[in-house]
Amino acid sequence: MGKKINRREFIKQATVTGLALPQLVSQVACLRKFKQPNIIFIMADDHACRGISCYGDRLMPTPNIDRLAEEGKRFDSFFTTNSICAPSRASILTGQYSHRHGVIDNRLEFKPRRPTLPQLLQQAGYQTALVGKWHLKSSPEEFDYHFVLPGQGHYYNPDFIEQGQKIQEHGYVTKIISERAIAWLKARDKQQPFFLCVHHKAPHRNWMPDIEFLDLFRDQNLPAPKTFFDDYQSRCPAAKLQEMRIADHAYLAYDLKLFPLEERQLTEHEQTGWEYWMNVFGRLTEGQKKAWEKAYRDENEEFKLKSKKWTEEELALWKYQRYIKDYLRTVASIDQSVGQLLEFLEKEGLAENTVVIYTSDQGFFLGEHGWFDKRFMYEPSLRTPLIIRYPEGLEKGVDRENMIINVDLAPTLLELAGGEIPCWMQGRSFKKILQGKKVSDWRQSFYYHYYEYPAVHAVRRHCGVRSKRYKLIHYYYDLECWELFDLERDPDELNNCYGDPEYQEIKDRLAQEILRWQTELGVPEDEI
Ligand SMILES: [Ca+2]
Repeated sequence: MGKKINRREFIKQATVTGLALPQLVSQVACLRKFKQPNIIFIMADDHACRGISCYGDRLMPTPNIDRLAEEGKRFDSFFTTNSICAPSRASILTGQYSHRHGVIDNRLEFKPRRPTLPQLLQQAGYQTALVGKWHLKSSPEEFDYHFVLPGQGHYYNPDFIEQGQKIQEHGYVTKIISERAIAWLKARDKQQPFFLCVHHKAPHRNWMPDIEFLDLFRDQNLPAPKTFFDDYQSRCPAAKLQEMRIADHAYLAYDLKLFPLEERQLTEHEQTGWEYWMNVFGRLTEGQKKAWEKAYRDENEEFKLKSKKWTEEELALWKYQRYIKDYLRTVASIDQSVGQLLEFLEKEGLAENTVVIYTSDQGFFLGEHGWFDKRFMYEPSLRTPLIIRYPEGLEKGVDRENMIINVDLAPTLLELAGGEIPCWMQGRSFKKILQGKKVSDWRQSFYYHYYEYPAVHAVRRHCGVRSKRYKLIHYYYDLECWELFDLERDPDELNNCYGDPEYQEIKDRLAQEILRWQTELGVPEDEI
């Protein structure tokens, strides 16, 4: 960037030039004169847009999620503000950025100082429930009812905590979550509107499919992204220094279901993965284990016979196939679950007055740049699915233009519910956008900040700003490096044009934009 100014100077300049900082949302909703809608908030964990067919990639069909999009609105420019589980979940509950709600990474406990979304909806007259993944370490007491997985939870025969009591269920996690969500709906107080969160564990690592989908994609070859063999040229060192390459960092047994392992494969890295694997596979019943052994046996035998002769590229592509297929197999269960919920709403006559939302806590790399996991501000991890169906008064279709971020969800749901949006929320309600109205002062850029380093996957700390066309990323802490991408010319983010004189003006403008957002959002200077 040209002349670098600090925050204090920036505020001074902004004041002198009369550059008004846009006001944070503070609206008082009108008195409730309408029938408050019910809200079902379905959130998957790590579900990338490319893993949903209506988002265009068609890696696999997701007919039920697609149906929701056809009957509602799909947002193509929905983003997370910190691409990692707990911080994003806390942002959704509070309408605040990570530094404000305090959960800047997955290691911290969520200790809200102010009422969160379910409590605010309770004040607006709602009964609230959370079924599925919580992942915020604390107990979700803010919901009237909770039935949650402890920590990350397990795919098979998982433990749950129901109203503070630990119980073990038999079966597959996505099915159990769906059944419990429907059971709560059946038993609810029918005089009150409801807010039900259905938070799936899938498709989170280690991607263990349900038995009925183990043979999906068998004998098929799924296409690898064209950036799969990225050499990270022109990018900051962070891209090379990460530890989330499918070829190098996915565990053979735990992630790639290559079991049993041979002695030669038990390196120190694989020993750790083997212990993880024994822990999750050990939960299966004998019958479930048999089904798994049958499903993977032939491919694993073939790997044992042939892989010693494979090139590095061939080996990496084998791993990619195993990874992407298991990931999508777990998505198949989620799609099935969405179908069951939609069917239940129709059967009960609830479809007409229930807002149904489908989203994820962030995006995910499905082999782009050779990676799994998320964290980076690159598009596959930053961009997140968001589909909203609200039969009454909502414009249907696709919104490609308006940049919506995860902190916008809480204020939007509150406004839809006729509640009051508190001034501490940093997001903004997009109800008008949902209704198809043009909002002329909607944001033209948004701020992103990732903190979890040093940590698993070794993704360096960074913050940045994305506009409709450009993205500027600043790596800091143990690196000092910038990346600028022109998303129109380079949608795959392979060409860092930070040093290109042609982009000098854009670079300076975006660097100012980072400062403006940091000031407006109150990002502490010692966190940058
Ligand atoms: Ca996640």
